[in-house]
Amino acid sequence: MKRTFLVFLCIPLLGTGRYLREDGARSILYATPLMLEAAEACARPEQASEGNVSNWPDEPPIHREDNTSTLLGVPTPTPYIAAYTDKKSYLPGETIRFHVSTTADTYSIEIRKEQWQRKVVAKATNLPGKYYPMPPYEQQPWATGANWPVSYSWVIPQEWENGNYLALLRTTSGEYAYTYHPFIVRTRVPGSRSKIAFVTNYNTRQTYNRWGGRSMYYNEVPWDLHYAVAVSFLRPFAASYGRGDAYWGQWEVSSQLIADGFDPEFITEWDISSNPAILRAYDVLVFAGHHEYISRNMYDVLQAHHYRGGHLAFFSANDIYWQVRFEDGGNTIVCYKSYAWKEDPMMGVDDSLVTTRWNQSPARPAEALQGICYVPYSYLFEREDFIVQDCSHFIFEGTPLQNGDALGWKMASCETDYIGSKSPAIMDVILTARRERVIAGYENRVPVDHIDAAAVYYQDSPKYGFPTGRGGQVFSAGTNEGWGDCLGDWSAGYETVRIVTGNIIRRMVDSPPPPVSLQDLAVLASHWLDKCSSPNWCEYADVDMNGTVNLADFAHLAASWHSVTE
Ligand SMILES: [Ca+2]
Repeated sequence: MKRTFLVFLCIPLLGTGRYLREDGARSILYATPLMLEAAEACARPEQASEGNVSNWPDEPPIHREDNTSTLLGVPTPTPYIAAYTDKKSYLPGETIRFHVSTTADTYSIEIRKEQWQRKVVAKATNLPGKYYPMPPYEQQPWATGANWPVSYSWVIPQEWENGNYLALLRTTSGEYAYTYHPFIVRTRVPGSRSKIAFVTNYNTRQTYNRWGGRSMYYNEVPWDLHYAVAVSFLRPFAASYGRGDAYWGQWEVSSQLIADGFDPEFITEWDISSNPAILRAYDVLVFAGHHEYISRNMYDVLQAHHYRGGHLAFFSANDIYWQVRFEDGGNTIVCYKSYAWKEDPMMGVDDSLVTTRWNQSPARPAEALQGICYVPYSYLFEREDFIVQDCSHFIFEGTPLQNGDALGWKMASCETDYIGSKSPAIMDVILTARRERVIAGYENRVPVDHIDAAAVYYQDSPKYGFPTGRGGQVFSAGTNEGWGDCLGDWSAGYETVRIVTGNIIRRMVDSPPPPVSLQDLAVLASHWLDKCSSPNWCEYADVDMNGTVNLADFAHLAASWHSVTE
């Protein structure tokens, strides 16, 4: 089987000297041999897969490398260009604002729609450049943002509805430099194009982002070892030429869904957290890559979606690991992580909002929803094959795969998940991997001799041990970007990954949640004007999760009623 990314090491970027990783810092803070946390990042393949055609002629090699200055006190490299936008997602007709700093006199912006056949859809040239410095350390730029003025803005065309976009900014005078910045455009009426929402991951990307001198894993301030406990979305992404970590593994999945004709609508974690009722518009939620940072109300919303018979497809791993809070209208993520018990102001105020690990929350362990959960140290093991356990399962329909075959090649990558203590008792274990080879040089950091990984499927139904379930399906791949890597590999043998992906989503699309019934209306009436809270939100009668069952919830229910009867 031909490989296009043979060199794919899953090596976290371990810092030396003053570049400390969190596990290092914690061992300093607590002097206890706590388990290693999830990896900050995994290396990328040296070159793109053959089928990933781009009509950007100077597509750079794909690898994770900070191209944007993040170092405090170090002169800005010349040439320099960095950028961010004012929001993560937009509606058609909204204005997008680019904040750009460059040492060049002029620069250009091109916008590409991200799918297998990438296409440039807009271009602005001869824009006047101006250099703005990174704010000084005292202003905490990692948490307060770059605070650069708007350099360029325009109204997003109406026909751009529903897309995953990437901006390329290039200097057009002096020495050549470039950077990217991602954004999405939502559908004006949620659910009107598709019942599938692709939940684009910005949270993990931003918590990894070192721009400004700190991230939630990284610190460049030698006299203060503290990691960031708040990070701003209003700053450039330092990694992967402005695309940010955790970009990979996502675009392959969304591209394949588009190629299969599913036309997924794109939303972000903030779109869900800020408007939980948006999920009434969708039957299937798709996650890919690495959704490590989740707000409490997002967990609640996912649970509510699952409860009403909606489906969840995680082509990802180490999801739902840290709890976060959004602040500043969604422009800031707060997560105290290891510092939470000492520093999080929600301690003793509302412990359910303390920003620590989800697996410390009795109400919301990841595996209770996903079926599996992160396995510590997994990112220090070499990639391994994901082996088929039940070839008669519907997800393998249309493939020649037999039990014992590998799906793709070395699909179990970097961080991987396995069945946990709170997992549903009955699940289909579809794929498993046994990872025994520690990445060279890390043997002394790994106290276990192997890691088990699994991909699972279950339904919220009697067959799977939930007598009153409404059929909500869950697929969890349990591998970081490995699923996307294989999905986007056009070598012989990899078509099975695309078939399996399509089978999973098609089964979910073909099984819409049960229609709104008189029973739902009776539950709504029984909780009328009640004060509700998580986890059950008045038996999910509080549809918009604002704490009260009232006319707004009735309106959502009535709209669902209308949509199933029209
Ligand atoms: Ca309500």
